[in-house]
Amino acid sequence: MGTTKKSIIMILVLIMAFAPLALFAGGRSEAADAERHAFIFKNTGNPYGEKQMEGFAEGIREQGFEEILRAPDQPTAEAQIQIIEQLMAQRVKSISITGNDFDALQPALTRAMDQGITVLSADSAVNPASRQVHVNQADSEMIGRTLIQAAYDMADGAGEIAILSATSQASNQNLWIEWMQKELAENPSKYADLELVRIAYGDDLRDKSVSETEGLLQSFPDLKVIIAPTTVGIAAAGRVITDRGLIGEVHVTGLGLPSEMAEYIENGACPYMFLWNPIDVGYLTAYAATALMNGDITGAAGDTFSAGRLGNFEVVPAGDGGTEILLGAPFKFEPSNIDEWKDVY
Ligand code: RAM
Repeated sequence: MGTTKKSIIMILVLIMAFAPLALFAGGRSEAADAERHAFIFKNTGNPYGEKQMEGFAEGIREQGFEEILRAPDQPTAEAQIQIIEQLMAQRVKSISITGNDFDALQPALTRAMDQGITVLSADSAVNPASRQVHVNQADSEMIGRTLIQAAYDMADGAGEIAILSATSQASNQNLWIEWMQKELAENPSKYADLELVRIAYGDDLRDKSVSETEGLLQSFPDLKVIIAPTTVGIAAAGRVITDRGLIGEVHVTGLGLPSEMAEYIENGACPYMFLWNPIDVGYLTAYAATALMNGDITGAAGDTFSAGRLGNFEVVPAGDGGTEILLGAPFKFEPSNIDEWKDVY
């Protein structure tokens, strides 16, 4: 056999030996793409966000996929846009986002959808054009109205109340505040002696939430109740009221993590508060993301799907003209049950 013939045979043998490997490698990179589902939270350093992402990771892994969990340092739309672009370059299969702005993420998210990526929001909605569906933790109207009723109860029906929110652009907090204002406006005789004096923004940053609380107490020495519809804000207000020896004079209520609020529920700074299970919000989002990706649902009202241990859910019309999946009713935490929950989330 001539040398040329020998080399050709060698080359053929090599090709045959490595072809399956090459195919395997190709197959693997496709499988790896298929496996990655991303979640973007508002910002880092928020234990609520960590719990939500923990639930998302659980739901994604349980289905045999891989999660990517991201959050910018600052709770801004710009910072989230950068992350969306990175995820598009990584060719993830889905992006679930807790929006830092209702409208500003639209160009980035529509580009992601045009690229074939499944896009949904969870916890804090992006506008209907930017998403296929929203995963809502609880009925927004009920949250807003319930928090005003709680403040009325804690103020004994009269006095000054203030709101300590997250960022001024956060769509979940803004929607809850809208319902708080509607509750006040629609029941003028009930709330005639209750005055909403200010809405402050702690940006879901601990230090800023502390200084905004101090600002409220200084500007309004007769303030009776602070409503903080954010887990970061309510914990900061609980801390300030406690440190200043104002327990009983100023109350805080709102939406808080039992693990962070147990101390203030027990010492009376916060007579009671509400929340849902953030782990379940993330877990439900994981199943909604894969149901959309697989085509089991399109995000249209009436679609149904199964979400693992949480059971079956239906897509329903949302108040903003899009559609949503509702986790359930919020839960009330008070001295009698806080002990059971403080180690859970
Ligand atoms: C903060 C965040 C989050 C919100 C909770 C109640 O942790 O702003 O988006 O859902 O509070």
